[in-house]
Order: sequence, then structure tokens, then C-alpha cells
Amino acid sequence: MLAVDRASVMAVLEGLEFGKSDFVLLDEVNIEQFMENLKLRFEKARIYTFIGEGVVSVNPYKQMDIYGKEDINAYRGRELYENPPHLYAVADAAYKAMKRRAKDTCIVVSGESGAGKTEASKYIMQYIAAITNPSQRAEVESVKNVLLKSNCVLEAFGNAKTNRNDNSSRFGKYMDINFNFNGDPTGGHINNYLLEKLLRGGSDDMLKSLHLHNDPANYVYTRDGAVATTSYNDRYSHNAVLSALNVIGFSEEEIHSIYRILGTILILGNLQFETDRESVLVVGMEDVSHIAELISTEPNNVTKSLLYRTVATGAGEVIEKGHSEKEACFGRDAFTKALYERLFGWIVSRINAVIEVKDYNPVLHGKNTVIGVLDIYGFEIFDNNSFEQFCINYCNEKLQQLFIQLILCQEQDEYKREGITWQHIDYFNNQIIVDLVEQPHKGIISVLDEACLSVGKVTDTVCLESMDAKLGQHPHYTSRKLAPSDKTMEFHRDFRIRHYAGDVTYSVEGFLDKNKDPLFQDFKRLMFNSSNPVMKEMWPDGQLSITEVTKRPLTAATLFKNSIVALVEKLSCKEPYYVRCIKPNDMKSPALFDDARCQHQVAYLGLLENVRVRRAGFAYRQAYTRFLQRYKMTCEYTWPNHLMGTDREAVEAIVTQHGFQDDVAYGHTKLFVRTPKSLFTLEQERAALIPVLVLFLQKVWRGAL
Ligand code: AD9
Ligand code: MG
Repeated sequence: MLAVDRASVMAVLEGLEFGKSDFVLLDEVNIEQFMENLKLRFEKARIYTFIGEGVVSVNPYKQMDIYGKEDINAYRGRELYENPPHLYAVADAAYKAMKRRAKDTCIVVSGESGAGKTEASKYIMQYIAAITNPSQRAEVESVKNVLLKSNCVLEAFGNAKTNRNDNSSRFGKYMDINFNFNGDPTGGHINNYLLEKLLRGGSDDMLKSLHLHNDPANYVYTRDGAVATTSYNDRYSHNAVLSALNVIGFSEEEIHSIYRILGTILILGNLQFETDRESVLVVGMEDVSHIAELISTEPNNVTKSLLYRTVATGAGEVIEKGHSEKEACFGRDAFTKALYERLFGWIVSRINAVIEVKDYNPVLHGKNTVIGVLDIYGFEIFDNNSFEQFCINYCNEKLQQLFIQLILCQEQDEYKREGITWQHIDYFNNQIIVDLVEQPHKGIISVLDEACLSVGKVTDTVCLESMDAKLGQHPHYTSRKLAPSDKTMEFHRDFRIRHYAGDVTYSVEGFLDKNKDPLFQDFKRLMFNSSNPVMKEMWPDGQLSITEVTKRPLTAATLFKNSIVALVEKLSCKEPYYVRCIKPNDMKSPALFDDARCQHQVAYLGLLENVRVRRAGFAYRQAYTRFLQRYKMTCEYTWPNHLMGTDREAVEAIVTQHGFQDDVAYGHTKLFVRTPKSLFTLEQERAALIPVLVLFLQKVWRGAL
């Protein structure tokens, strides 16, 4: 009987009916063809499509039966193109590269809010957990358990319901998983970026002991998000979080401190001030006593921090200055945000202490390798774009820059390995935009910082003017003042950056406030002086007195820039794999493919650019054996079995018969094809042969041949 590879027949059939399984194989790289393929696949419930070794994912908004044990087994240890596109294929490729070549790898998951990044990261983690430690060694199992459980805890504290996503991550997360030479996880490390805020779901008893009611509608800070969430069972997830905290190794005292801080945050949110003849007072001293009890201090200290700030006069004197009502509100909000941020940062550091690889001896254990998983907000563009979008989009420019460098490097390396001459590649290098934002003394961040640090009253508008003056000539920067004819921008408010993914107009309103560290030292000291050791630990900078706080704290933009630069450094020494997530519509509907929304995302994710970089030089490469397996039916010398000597010689016969010998290069183990057109001819011919082949196979399977 004929040895026919059933899997590859299925792959071709799939290719015909469900569109191209790899965007690199598009006839031409343009938005129309890209969208047509994406839509066709989504409608046929093919939510994943490759771009080379990366995958594009469209959120299905329904449970898909593609993540089971059998699916995991189908992808385990197979080559990328052997199965339909899937997260598992990418996870496996990253794992295999790490294990086979002792390479550090990373998987970058990006996309807008609700596009499916966190779900994708979880499936990737689960896949890696499922394929490692086949011998079920207890210590490895426990590492895996903590790694998986840490997700649950971070989601509980770092996620919130928003109108775009019921379970939206309000922070970017990068997790390194360490492996020993066996390819089994030994530990990890988590970094978090740009956290937003708040909580739901405490048990009645817990909340009562914290003087809280469990109805979020009672609290200003959670009221906005308190719309009934049907897709989430708060109580259930609360218990899961408690158990996860226990598994990770948080002590009772620590867990209790966490809830005390959450309680403090909620009460603070309700706290009001009033002005009684010049002096400002807290309304409701009962709340102040509750807060004092929760953060283990005297009510008097709490009142003082809320109503006064200590300032050093020019003469070196220290005086207490009363807040205005407005300042008191501002201080209260800054305090609650800082409480939450420190709490989250502390939880991350506690998890890190548990999962940190200890006593690793490379001589004994072999090289310690890493897979990094990055779950981070993609490019954002709203009707109103502010400081947050500016930071997020800057982050995406950095990641795109990294992508260009790494992919080109990867290509170069592969060409070298295969003995092929390197060719110049044409692509848009976005370094110029990265510089526009981050260049010392000249970039936007530096102008912002200067404005924040200058003495005297600098307004957002003044800051915009100095940006215009410094950056007016930059080809990727415009403001209404510089282009008065552009009526889409406001005169004293907006500036525009031409990002690699498209133009974004930012409103400069609030930029300066958001960029400053708004927290008065008095609050830091209040927390440092708490008799609760956990809280004290979170606020080490509270021990400084006001005269010692001479150095200005770093601004939010600079802190963010530093963390992104560090992230890029971490990623740049790793071999990258990409998951690009797309949200098909704003209704959370499994049936709707909103063309305009999707097309925007394809643009903002820079997917066409990705395909171009991928296709530049050689669009397609395949190991000789696999190429032969797929196309042998199209050539008389190779079908059903080739008699050509080596696989490479057989591949040469196919290439020559189809007349595209000038469009290929022969590597040591792989064939490289320059333009997809050649491949397309092959695919078409193959497709035309399929009906014949299917008939033929049916006969074979029935035993007629
Ligand atoms: V945000 O930037 O954190 O606000 P994400 O992380 O991109 O966002 P998330 O992974 O949370 O989005 O997905 C949003 C929702 O889409 C999930 O809660 C699921 O209901 C749904 N989803 C996403 N991916 C899948 C999937 N592969 N299968 C089924 C999915 N449902
Ligand atoms: Mg998320």
C-alpha cells in the first residue's frame, strides 16, 4: 500500500477551504488580502493564523474545543507547519528552540484590551506545564503549581471590570520561567508595568472584620465598576485567590495585612472634607479611627497626614502647612493609589521570593535556560488620548523596534547557518519615533520632565509650547500650532505623533500632573511608622524626614521609560515568538467580525509590516524533507516516491519542473523561496490535484488499490 501522509493531505484541504494558514503566503501583502483571509478564517472558526513563527489570534468569544489533552499531544514536539496554526504550535516552537539549542526564548503577546492576551498567556503557560516534567517529580510539580497559581493572585489584584473587558488586566506582565537542562521548570520571576486599580469579592466575615460591607456600590472607588458582572463569580474567585495565596506561601499575617490595606483604600475613597471657618476638617471621625486601626497607628496620625503637609522652608526650618480642601482631596486620592500600587508591588515581590531559583549549580544542573512570557497592552487609540496612551504607545514603539532588530538578526543568523548570502532588506525602521519620545534633552519625555521640575507654575499648555519649539521640525511630530490648517486638532491642547502603526493625537491636558509623583512625604511616613511590620516593609522611603528628601523623585514617564528599557534589554537576548491578538467586535459577540475595528487593529499591531519583514529576503523556507512531502505530488520525478538520490536533489527537480529556479536558494538543510508567487504556483497546482488525490486516497483506504 502507498505511504501517503494523511496529515499533510488534511493540511492542504484545510488550506483550500479555510484561507491561508500563514499570512506570509498571501499573493500580495496589502490590507485587502490580509483582511479577507483573516475574516474568512474567523468565520470558519479558525481563530489562529501564522505569520512565520508567530501567530495572529482573533478572540472567539466562545469556548473552543481546541485546548484539550489531545490537542496538547498533537502539538507536542511537532514542527510548526505540521499542524494547523495554534498557540500551542508557537509555545512548542519556543520550548523546542530552548531545549534543543539551549537558547533563551520569549513569547510576546500583544493586542488591545479584550483581545485575548491574558487568555492566550494562560494557555501558553498551561501548555508548557503540561509538556514538562513527564516523570512527575514532586519538587518540579510544586514549582509549576506556584507559577500557575501566581496568575490567579495577580489577576485578583491587578484586574478589574472595565467596559471593554470583564476581566481586564490593568497592568503589563512579564514572566520569566527558568528551566534546567532536562527542560523542566525550576522557578521564575515576574515584572509588572503600569498598574491601574481596584478590588471586588471579599467574604462577609473578612469584610466585617475590616469594617466593610461587601457591596462595591457603597464605595466611590468601586462603584463605577459595580455593574452586575454575569461572567464572573466573585465569591468563587475570592476563595480561589485565598487558596492560591496559601499555596504560594503567604502567611496568615500577610494575608490579613493585604485585606487591611484593601479596607483602608475603600474607606479612604469615601472620606470627605469640609471647610469650617478657614480650617479644613475630615467629615466623619469614625472612618479615621477605622483607618487607624487597619493600618496599626493612632487616629491622630491619620488626621494629621490627611490635613497637613510638612515642608522645609528656605531657612532649613520645618513647618506644618494646612491643606486646602482641594489639596486634601488630591492628597487622599494620591494616597489611595499609592497604597494600592505598593501593595501590588509587594505581592509581586513576595511571589518572586518564592519562585526565585535558589542554589542552582550549572555544573551540576546544566545550563539554566529561560522562556519569557510577556502579556502587555498593545497600541491604544481612543477618541481622547492622554498620558496613559502616550506611555503604552511608546512601549509598543519600543517593542516594534525590538521586533525589527530581532527578526532581522534571526534571519541573518539563519542565513549564516544555512550558508546563504545575506541580502539587503527594505522596511520602515521606527527608531526615529523611539528617539522622538525618549532621546535625552530633546525627546518628549525629557521636555515633560523639565516642565515638571521647573520652579514656578508651568501649565500643560506651556509644556506643549516648549515641545513645539523643540520638536516642531521632527517629521513624526505635529501640533495644531505648527499646522494651523489641521482642524482635527485643538490649538493649545493637542499634539500628534505619527506612530509606525498610524497617527495618534494626544491631549496634553493632565500630562504634567500625571507625570509628577503626587504623594506627600507625610503619607509615606505614616505608613512607615505603622506597627504592622508588613506595611512598614512596603514603605521604606517613609523613614526619610522632609529635610532629607532633597532629590526630586523620578517622574512617572521616566520610571516607565526605565522599566521598558530594562524589559527590552531582557527580551533582546532572547529568541522571540509573537502572538498578536485581535478583538473582532466591541459586543463580545462570537458571531461578528467588525471589518473596520479589525482593520484598525491590524494596522496598530503593525501586522502588514510584520509580514513584510518576514517576507523580505526570503518569504518562505522549509526543510527539504518537509517540502518534498508536501509537493512531491506535483512532479513526475518525485511522485509517488522519488528516485533522485538525496531529498535536496528531489526538491531541485520539483523547483526546476515548475520553472522558479531563479527565485530560490539552497541552504544546507532548507530550501529558501524569495517570493511567495513561486510557492503559490505550487500550492495551486497541488490544490488542483487534490480532488484527484482524494478519489485516489478513498480507493486506497477502501483497499481498492
Ligand atoms: V486586557 O488588555 O487585560 O483588558 P486581554 O487580556 O487582551 O484584555 P482577555 O484575555 O482577558 O483579554 O480576554 C477577554 C475575554 O475574551 C475573556 O475573558 C474570554 O471571555 C474571551 N476570550 C479570550 N480568548 C479566548 C479564547 N481563546 N477562547 C474563548 C476567549 N474565549
Ligand atoms: Mg489581560
